Amino acid sequence: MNELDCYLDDKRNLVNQALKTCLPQKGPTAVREAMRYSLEAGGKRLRPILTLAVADTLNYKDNSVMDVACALELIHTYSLIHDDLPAMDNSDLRRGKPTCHKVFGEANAVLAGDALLTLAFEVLGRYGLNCGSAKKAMQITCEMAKAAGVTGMIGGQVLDLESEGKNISSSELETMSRMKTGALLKASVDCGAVAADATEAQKEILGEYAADIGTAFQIVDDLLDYESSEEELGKPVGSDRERFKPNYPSVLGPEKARQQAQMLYEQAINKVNELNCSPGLLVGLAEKMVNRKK
Ligand code: GRG
Repeated sequence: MNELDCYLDDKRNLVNQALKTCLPQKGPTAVREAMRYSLEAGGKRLRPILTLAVADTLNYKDNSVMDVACALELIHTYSLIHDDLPAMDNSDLRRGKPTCHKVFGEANAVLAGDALLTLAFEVLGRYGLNCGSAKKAMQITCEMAKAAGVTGMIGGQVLDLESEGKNISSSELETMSRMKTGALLKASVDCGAVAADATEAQKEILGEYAADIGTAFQIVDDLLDYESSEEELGKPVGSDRERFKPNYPSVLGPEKARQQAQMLYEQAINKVNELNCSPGLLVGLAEKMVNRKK
């Protein structure tokens, strides 16, 4: 295993341990089981790892940043549970397992999603009590709420649902992707930067890096939906085509979509090379994100 893969494994294990401690010990079993089921279904933990990698890049050592990282994964998992519901993408498989509503029923899946979202903000409250800077914690809380909300992920999901059966332009597609997927990925980097006391110049560079890798990540996601297999991805493929949903390969063509992801990746690593600290980790993560197979 190379150095980056060891780093990713190590951080994934630490995030998994920390997430276990976030789960509530009290409350009705059905919803707690549904929360645990989805949270422990084997996600890549990309968003928390981005946060931790930014802190490591900036040489920030305080462990409290793990709470920020966990809050992002809690929000991400909630969004996947709700995205899979019959009222949205109506998907039976996620992370190689039956979706939350298939196992626990729709009502428990809705509530488990709501509970994970609420828990994220409880965890951020705890971060505020422990990190020693109420201002920093409030900044992170606002940033994350905005990324998950109507001008971010939820708004993007609305655009996504509305786009079904329509022809949309590449700029409309870019807006949708930036909101639906990019906003939370960018928040993972931006919140890591705030938590790690980045300078304004560092925040600017990291923000541009994050915007580019966020879009590249979505393009690759669309390409995988277009050309990969259910076995490899652990979720149904070709779902966009089946539902007449526009995506990068359908709007730009697969070849141009691939080139755009590559161009954004190169732009992101050029940007992060301007940081006044070693950017190897963030370069490696960007590379993993564009070359991923699931
Ligand atoms: C329901 C409010 C609400 C939002 C849903 C996240 C989302 C918005 C929809 C998911 C649809 C989708 C497949 C989007 C593409 C990008 C994406 C979020 C992929 C899944 O993220 P990964 O690959 O998943 O990081 P894992 O399972 O590894 O955590």
